[in-house]
Amino acid sequence: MASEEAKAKVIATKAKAKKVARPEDLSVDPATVQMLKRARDLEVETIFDRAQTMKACNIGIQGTCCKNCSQGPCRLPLPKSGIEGEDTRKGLCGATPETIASRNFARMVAAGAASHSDHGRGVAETFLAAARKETKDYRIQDTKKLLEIAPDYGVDITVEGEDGEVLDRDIDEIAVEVGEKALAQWGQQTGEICTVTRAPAPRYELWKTLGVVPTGIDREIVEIMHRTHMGVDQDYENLVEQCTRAALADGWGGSMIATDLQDILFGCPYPLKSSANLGVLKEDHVNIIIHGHEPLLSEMIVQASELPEMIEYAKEKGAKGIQLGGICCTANEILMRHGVPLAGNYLQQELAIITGAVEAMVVDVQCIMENVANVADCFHTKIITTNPRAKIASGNTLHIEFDEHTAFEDAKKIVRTAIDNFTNREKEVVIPDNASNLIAGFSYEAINYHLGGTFRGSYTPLNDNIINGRIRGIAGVVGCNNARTVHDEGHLIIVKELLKHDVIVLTTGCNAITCAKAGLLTPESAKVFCGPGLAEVCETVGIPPVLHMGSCVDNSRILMAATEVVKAGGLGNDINELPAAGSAPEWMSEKAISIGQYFVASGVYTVFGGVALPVSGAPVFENYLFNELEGIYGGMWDMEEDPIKHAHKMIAHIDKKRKALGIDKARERVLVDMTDRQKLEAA
Ligand code: NFS
Ligand code: SF4
Repeated sequence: MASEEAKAKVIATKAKAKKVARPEDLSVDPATVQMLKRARDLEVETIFDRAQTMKACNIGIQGTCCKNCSQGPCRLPLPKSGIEGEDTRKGLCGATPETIASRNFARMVAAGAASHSDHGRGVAETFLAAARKETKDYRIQDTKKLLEIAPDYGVDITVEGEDGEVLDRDIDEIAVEVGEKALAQWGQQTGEICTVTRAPAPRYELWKTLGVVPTGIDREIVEIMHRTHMGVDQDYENLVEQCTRAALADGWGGSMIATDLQDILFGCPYPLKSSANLGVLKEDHVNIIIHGHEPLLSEMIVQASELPEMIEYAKEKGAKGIQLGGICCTANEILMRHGVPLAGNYLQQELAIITGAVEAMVVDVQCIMENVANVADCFHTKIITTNPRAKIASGNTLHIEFDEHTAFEDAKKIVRTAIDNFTNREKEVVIPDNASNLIAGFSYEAINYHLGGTFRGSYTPLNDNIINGRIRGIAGVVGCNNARTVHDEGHLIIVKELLKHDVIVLTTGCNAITCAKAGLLTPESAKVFCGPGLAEVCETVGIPPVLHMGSCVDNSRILMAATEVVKAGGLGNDINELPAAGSAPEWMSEKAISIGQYFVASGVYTVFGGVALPVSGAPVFENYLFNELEGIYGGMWDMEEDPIKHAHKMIAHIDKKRKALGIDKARERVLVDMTDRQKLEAA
């Protein structure tokens, strides 16, 4: 027994010795650093520790490990000396590095598109149930948006009266038909996904010419799985074409439909105030973290937690009230529509529990680390899974299934379970006092009204400021955290560098949460971080220089904003002509690859950062993604780990586009004017 104990001690000491990295070196976010220190004091292991002790596989990183049949895994790492002469590497079946890497890449697109789109399908089903009045918990709220989008789904909003006059059609009828049309996009076997035609006309025509307009959402994803089976598609260019179909079915299909229908069910976001970081939790409240992605669940939890009977129940248990906080994209969804504060981004999910203040972490799907269950076991926190697709076998998790027909009752049960747990707190509560103010809720409709005035929305003022050079260009900065990089560091360096060079930033996902925590989502941050041109525009219009547009499915809002900019005129006829670029500074999930592919296919130069794209082991395929795609789509992939260089690659692309549009000189004039004015002001 004694020797067992001694052995355990040695193992523990060894584990400790391995924890070389200081918390300060793992994140630039003070709340995260504080909680990491606490985790170490309490000997609670987190992803940050495992990222130190487990190295990534060198062949997988290169994208050249194939395990698509049991004759493998066939591993084709690049030789240390590089390739001299002909590349003779082959898998058992003869698959080249290009075939293997492109198949792996395609499967990431499939998984990413499937995740976004399965979320969208759930929304469409609930929407239809609401439209048919089969559920009392959800209803059609934003009828204005319903009428706006119905024609895109081929649904008439007027009918002809008996005397040939044009009459408004019954709104319930419209809703049912939109719901049916929307849901049909998943299983459609012929034709085109209807929302794809929202793209600028030349873009849509290009897709038609290339034969990449997606037919049905499920179909394109299934086809990737088929083509990447052993011995099917062995031509990387042909595979990338299918990646485009599936990715477009995501960005301009599943994700876009999700955003549309969520807005109609829960309200289209408009700017509102809130705050961000672990400091939003309250020691004397029942704290509930909502983590995951689908607003179907979180919307109900928000409503349930606001019920007087629930607040009363919390008080009976000795709490002052109920505090909700969001993590990952669920956080963005309920922030955008209700102002519920952001507790943190992806890499902070374990750390929220380590505050000791979380009664329940309610999760649905995607980006939920299995380890939250183990961390929760060291505290009183209950992990509550809610989706039949996503259960956790480890730890003491609770499953309370969430059904759209009994949604509100389910939500009440979840909130009550959290309240009941308030009196079970075991460890001292330590909540970091970091919470930054923010303004979020910039749907593309909101940007329209904000810029164009209340009476008539328009993107023209934005275009004017791009044309006259005050704004150099537009960047969409999105995506995850990655435990292999310093948490939040890449995000912030890149965004600040862009702002400094007068590039306005549209953000979603975990980047949006990072920016929020750093105070970049406030109008006041403009004069601190922006170049003179962008600062002036933000101050005049009263907007933050970084516009929070929502969750990752809401990247469809970025596509729509880009389309609106094209339509407003003066900046070319298609998205690839805009002075714009995309970035995912700390990408991690397969969803990011699907997003990257639909950005690229939409004409956007898209740079990934943090860890490499798994394509470097197949240089010919890599070159196809990074260079040749530009000749096809006008957009292409790139990879740059150094955040400053990363930002400057985007800026260089923006300048290239300004030059092509003939507006490069205007910017020089504005900047000369501004220096003169600043000199005058200083004098
Ligand atoms: Ni997007 Fe949202 Fe965050 Fe990455 Fe995960 S939360 S859908 S995948 S980690 S940004
Ligand atoms: Fe190896 Fe070909 Fe099988 Fe892949 S499909 S594991 S390369 S034999």
